[in-house]
This record gives sequence, C-alpha cells and structure tokens, in this order.
Amino acid sequence: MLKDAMQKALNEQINAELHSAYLYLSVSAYFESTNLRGFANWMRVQAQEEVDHAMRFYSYVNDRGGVVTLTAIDGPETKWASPLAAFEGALAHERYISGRINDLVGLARKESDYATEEFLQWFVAEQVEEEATADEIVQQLKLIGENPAGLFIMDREMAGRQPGADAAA
Ligand code: OFO
Repeated sequence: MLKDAMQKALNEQINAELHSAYLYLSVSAYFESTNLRGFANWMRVQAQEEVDHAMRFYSYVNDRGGVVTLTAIDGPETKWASPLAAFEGALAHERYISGRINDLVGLARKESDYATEEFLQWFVAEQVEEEATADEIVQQLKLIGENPAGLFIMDREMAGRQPGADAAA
C-alpha cells in the first residue's frame, strides 16, 4: 500500500511525463512546420516514449493498490528560434526531469518505501541516457552551425529513429 505522500508525488510524476510528451509533440510540430521531417520524426518518437514513461508510473500506482488521479497538463511552448534552441530546451527539460526523479527517490527513502525506490531505479538509469542523447544532439547542432548541408544530412539521420524498445512494462 502506498503512503499518501508517495502516491501524490507519483501522480504528479504521471502529469510531468505526460507534459514531457506534450512538449516533445509540440517540438515535433515545430520541426514539421520548418520542413525538417527527420527531426520531427525523432521528436514524435520521443513524445511516445514519454507516454510510455507515464504509463509505467500509472501501472505502478495501480499495482501498489494506489489511486491514479489525472490532472490538467500545462500547455507546452510552441515556437523555437532554431533546431539548436529546440534541443537546448529539450536538454534543459530532461535535466529538470532528472531532478524530479532524484526527489522521488529521496522521498521513497524517507518513507522507507523500498519497493518504490527499486521501481524508480529504471528511471534513474533512463535519465542518464535521456540527458546524454539530448546533449549529443545539441553538440552536433553546434558543430553544424548555419551549414544547411549539415542540417540536411542530420535530418536524414533523425528520420531513422524508430519507436523504441522502451515500451511500458
Ligand atoms: Fe524524457 O524522460 Fe520521461 O520525462
């Protein structure tokens, strides 16, 4: 049985993960509008991964006999100055999410909720990967700078991202 404070925090994380999905879908729409279809695909796949993250929390709360309570999702940004600005925003967002996951682990420890602490380890590892991936793309975009040929090649690479092996358990 989940304690109230843990249940509340996990429900807030469901909202945060769905907000992440909404944000990345918004970035995807921005890339569609600038004819960078490969980047748009990458962000669309990322948005789906975030829904999968939300569903991991959703299933976990239910599995522990808790109650899932869904709340309104904040509207995402809709415009970015450049592909680099969009990915810098994504990297900043992933760092924010990593902070939230760390706070959840801290709460689980405080509540001696070892099952939740164990459950959260998947997200601790995932956030390392999420930050590294976003940072790598930021660095590549910085190298490309204003070079349209570089952006064209990178867009083709980004088109290859497939929906992942990251589906909710
Ligand atoms: Fe991007 O990892 Fe969930 O939010």
